[in-house]
Amino acid sequence: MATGSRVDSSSSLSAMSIPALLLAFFLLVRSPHPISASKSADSLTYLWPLPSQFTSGDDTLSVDPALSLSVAGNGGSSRIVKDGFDRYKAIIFKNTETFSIFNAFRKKRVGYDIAKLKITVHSASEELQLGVDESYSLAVARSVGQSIIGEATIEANTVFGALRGLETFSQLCMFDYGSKTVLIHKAPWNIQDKPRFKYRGLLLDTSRHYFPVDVIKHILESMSYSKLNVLHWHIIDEQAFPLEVPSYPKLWQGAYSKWERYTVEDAYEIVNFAKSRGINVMAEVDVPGHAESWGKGYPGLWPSSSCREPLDVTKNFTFDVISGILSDMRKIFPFELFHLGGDEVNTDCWTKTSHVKLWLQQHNMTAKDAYKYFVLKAQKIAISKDWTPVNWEETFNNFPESLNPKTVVHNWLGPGVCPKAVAKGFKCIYSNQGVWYLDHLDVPWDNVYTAEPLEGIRDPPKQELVIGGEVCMWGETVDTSNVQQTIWPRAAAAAERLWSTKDSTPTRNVNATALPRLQYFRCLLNRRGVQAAPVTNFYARTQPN
Ligand code: CP6
Repeated sequence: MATGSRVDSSSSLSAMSIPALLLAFFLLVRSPHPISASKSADSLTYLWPLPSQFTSGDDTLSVDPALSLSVAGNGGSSRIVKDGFDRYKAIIFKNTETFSIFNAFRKKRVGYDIAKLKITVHSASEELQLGVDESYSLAVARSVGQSIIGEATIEANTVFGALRGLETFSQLCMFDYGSKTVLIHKAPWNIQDKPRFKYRGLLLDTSRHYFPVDVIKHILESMSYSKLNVLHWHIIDEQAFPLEVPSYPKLWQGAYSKWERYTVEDAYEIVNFAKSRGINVMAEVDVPGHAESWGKGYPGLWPSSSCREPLDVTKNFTFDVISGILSDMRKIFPFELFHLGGDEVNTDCWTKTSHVKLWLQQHNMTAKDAYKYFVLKAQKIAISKDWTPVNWEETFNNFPESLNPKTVVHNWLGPGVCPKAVAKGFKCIYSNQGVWYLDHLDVPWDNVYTAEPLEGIRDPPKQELVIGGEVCMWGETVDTSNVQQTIWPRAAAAAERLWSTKDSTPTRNVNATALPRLQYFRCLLNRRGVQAAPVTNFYARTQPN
């Protein structure tokens, strides 16, 4: 389908008879769509990420700025659906002039093809967990011989599927600057969509730079535009401890300032905001190697004043504090995954600190044994609080046989670890730093796009263990002023890899199949107020083939 040609509306009027002119005029007034010059048939589909199955036609439909919502099904009356509809309605009709005389005149005189969006949600459950059903179907069609001319429907099992369908619907709606109306081209649409991977993450690091709550919300909002569904909140690291922990109230003395902190209320607000966009928040407490800031409030967590990292493995107090942090966080973060870090642990100063050295001797441990002891103890604490632990890949690389079998291994050092982790039965998240570390400004969009989370894994049951992937926006080089333009558009390239089927988004010839679509999506982000950078840039010049 999608190959039909339309009559060019600029065809010569002078050759027409008077009745024909009147007819043409009538048609123009009757419905706004003939006003838009039809473009030459474009075989690309400007939806991002590309739906897994769809058909389109060659009709153009207008959408009523007074678009109404009708809901059905057990979950149809959910606030998440209603609020989602209102948000997307504001986005879709952002440019329609509500007070234009021209519009008021035309609104009375003509109908719009689509005046109602019907959303059916089968389940009333608003439980958002890994693997929640995000599938939906979306149909937009002109129906013949009725006073309401056309119909748009979304059907989903969950409210979160309905949100994904609303996003796709909003992308079908294109503002036409000529007629000042919103049009849906290439109708009728029939879309059946679902994600390829259940975990589609973005890491945000609030330790190297602080991000105000509103900025985090804006990032969450923009994530929903490309159907990303996990915010990996790397809250704390060696530079700063910005989160309030009621059990250990001095911990956030490690924040940059009183003003650069998150209260428990702030964290709740972020989690709730994320949920209303179908996004889970996975918190991280990166121990023992990335935790120097903890000692600002509690110096006893440092082995010594000259050895502030890794945390003191010898003291019960260290694990009491971890347990306190996790208990407080458990009330805030309902997501089943919790990230315990465990990366880049340099144990040199443990062996140089006399009481730690003595403790190692008494326990007959090497420093590496103590690293393992620390990680496993932290895992036990997280598991006791009903969390599934996630750890950076060094933990797997160093002691794969000792990790809790439920551990999700988080790749970053290169492409190789997920094949090894799934071979041993672990779940895995793909974040190969060579392609999916957004702080690497020199990685061009197409390297992000062609990355493959299942690389090196042939066996389908093993492929199932790769729950998805994540792009990482480490905070050393970004703050409020440049974070959105560093995340976008490359995070969107990964988002399509994680959502769309491999067959429909091939990694060959991406300059023809993906580049124009990504450029379009990048402009869509700009129109929606997201400062996404140009797709190609001078650091990472892409040469068209
Ligand atoms: N912080 C933490 C970091 C990094 C990691 N963990 C990191 C390492 C290398 C690069 C980028 C980021 N800044 N806690 C590694 C997982 Cl290139």
